[in-house]
Amino acid sequence: MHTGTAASLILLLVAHIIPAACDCINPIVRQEWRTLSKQEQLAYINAVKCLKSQPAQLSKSYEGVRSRFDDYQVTHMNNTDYIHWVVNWSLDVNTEAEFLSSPVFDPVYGFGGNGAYINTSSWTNVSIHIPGKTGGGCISTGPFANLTVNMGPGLNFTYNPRCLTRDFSPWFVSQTLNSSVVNWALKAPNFYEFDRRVEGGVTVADATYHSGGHKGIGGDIGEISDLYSSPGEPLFYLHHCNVDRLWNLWQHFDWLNRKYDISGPNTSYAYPYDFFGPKPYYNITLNYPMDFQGLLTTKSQIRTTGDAMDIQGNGLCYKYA
Ligand SMILES: *[C@@H]1O[C@H](CO)[C@@H](O)[C@H](O)[C@H]1NC(C)=O
Ligand SMILES: *[C@@H]1O[C@H](CO)[C@@H](O)[C@H](O)[C@H]1NC(C)=O
Ligand SMILES: *[C@@H]1O[C@H](CO)[C@@H](O)[C@H](O)[C@H]1NC(C)=O
Ligand SMILES: *[C@@H]1O[C@H](CO)[C@@H](O)[C@H](O)[C@H]1NC(C)=O
Ligand SMILES: *[C@@H]1O[C@H](CO)[C@@H](O)[C@H](O)[C@H]1NC(C)=O
Ligand SMILES: *[C@@H]1O[C@H](CO)[C@@H](O)[C@H](O)[C@H]1NC(C)=O
Ligand SMILES: *[C@@H]1O[C@H](CO)[C@@H](O)[C@H](O)[C@H]1NC(C)=O
Ligand SMILES: *[C@@H]1O[C@H](CO)[C@@H](O)[C@H](O)[C@H]1NC(C)=O
Ligand SMILES: CC(=O)N[C@H]1CO[C@H](CO)[C@@H](O)[C@@H]1O
Repeated sequence: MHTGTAASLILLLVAHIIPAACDCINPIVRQEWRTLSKQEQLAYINAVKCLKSQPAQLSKSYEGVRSRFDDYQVTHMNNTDYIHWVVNWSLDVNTEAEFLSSPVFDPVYGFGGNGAYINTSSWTNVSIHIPGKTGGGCISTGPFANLTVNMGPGLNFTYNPRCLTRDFSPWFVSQTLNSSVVNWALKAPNFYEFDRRVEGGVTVADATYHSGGHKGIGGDIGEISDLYSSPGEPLFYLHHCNVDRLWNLWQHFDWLNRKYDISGPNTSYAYPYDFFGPKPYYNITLNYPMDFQGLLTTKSQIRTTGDAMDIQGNGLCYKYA
C-alpha cells in the first residue's frame, strides 16, 4: 500500500538472530516496502511462495490446511472471535492516484494488482458494500496471480481451493488511511480510546484505518475483506505490521504510562463495539492468555498479552525503521 508521506507497508527484514539472553541487543529492523532494494523485495515475495510450498504443522487439526502459510491463516481464523480487536495499522494514502501507483502493487517487485470488476451491488451476502469498489475477481498480475487460497470464506476450515481476489476502492482508502485519520488515532490519551479510534465502527462512515486497509484492498468480496480468512492474502501481513507499528509509535509518545496500558473486550463485537447488540464480556488485562495454536517455538516467552506489550521484551526483539 502506499503513501507519499510516512511509512505505510512494512515488512520484516532479518538482520540478526534474536539473542538467547533476555536483552534485546540487535533488534531486527522492519522497513517500509519501498525502502527495500529490488533484490530484497524479490526475496520477500519468494519467501511467501516458499511458505506456500512447505509442509504444514496444523493439518491434523484443520482439514483445509495444506502448507506452512495456511498454518498462519487458520490460526487467525480460529482466533478471530476472541482476539480480533486488539490492535490497528495504517498506510498513509493521501490521494486515490497515489494508492493505485504504489510500488506495493508492482507486478514484478510487488504483490501485483487488482481483480477484474464484478458488479456486486445487488449481492445480499456482502457484509458492507464499499463505495468506489473497482474489482472483485481473481488477481491476474504479479507473483501471486496463481496463488491458491485453501480455506474460507468465513470460519470454514474445509479445503476449498480458489483464486486470490482483490476489490480495490481507492476512494475508501483515501478516506480511511489518510494522515488525518492516523494522526487523530495517535492523539488518543489512553489505550481504550486509541483502540476505538483504530477500529472505528462497522459502517462506511465510521471506518478508520484498521478496517480501511482490509476493505480498501478487499472491497466487497476480496479475500482480505473476510473477517476470518483474510490472512489468505499475503498483503494482510504488511497491513497488520503497520497496525503494530502505529501502536508501538503511540506507546512511545508516553512509554512509562503506555507500556502496560491495555483494555478492550475479551470477545469481538462486545462493548464498546456492540454494534449488533450487547454480548457478555469482560475487559482484558495483561494476564489475558494468547493462543498461538502450538505454533510458537518452545523458546518463546509470549504467553499473555502482558508479555507482548514491548516489541523489545520477553524474547521479542525488533524495531521499526
Ligand atoms: C479452535 O480454538 C478453540 C479454542 O482455543 C479450540 O478449543 C478448538 O479446538 C480449536 N479448533 C480446532 C479445530 O482446533
Ligand atoms: C451495477 O449494477 C447495478 C444494477 O444492479 C447498476 O445500477 C449499476 O450501475 C452497476 N454498476 C456499474 C459500475 O456498472
Ligand atoms: C454471494 O452471492 C452471489 C450472488 O448471489 C453469488 O454469486 C456468490 O457465489 C455468493 N458468494 C458466496 C461466498 O456465497
Ligand atoms: C498462472 O497459471 C496459468 C495457467 O496455468 C499460466 O498460464 C500463467 O503463466 C500463470 N501465471 C503466473 C503469473 O504464474
Ligand atoms: C464449508 O466449505 C465447504 C467447501 O467449500 C462447503 O462445502 C460447506 O458447505 C461449507 N460449510 C458451511 C457451513 O458453509
Ligand atoms: C481524510 O479522511 C477524512 C474522513 O475520514 C476526510 O474527511 C478527509 O477529507 C480526508 N483527507 C484527505 C486529504 O483526503
Ligand atoms: C468473555 O467473557 C464472557 C463473560 O465472562 C464470557 O461469557 C465469554 O465466553 C468470554 N468470551 C470468550 C471468547 O472467552
Ligand atoms: C470495560 O472498560 C470500559 C472502559 O473503561 C468501561 O466503560 C466498562 O464499564 C468496562 N466493562 C466492564 C465489564 O468492566
Ligand atoms: C512514523 C510514522 O510513520 N508516522 C506517520 C504516521 O502517520 C501519521 C499520519 O499520517 C504521520 O504524520 C506520521 O509521520
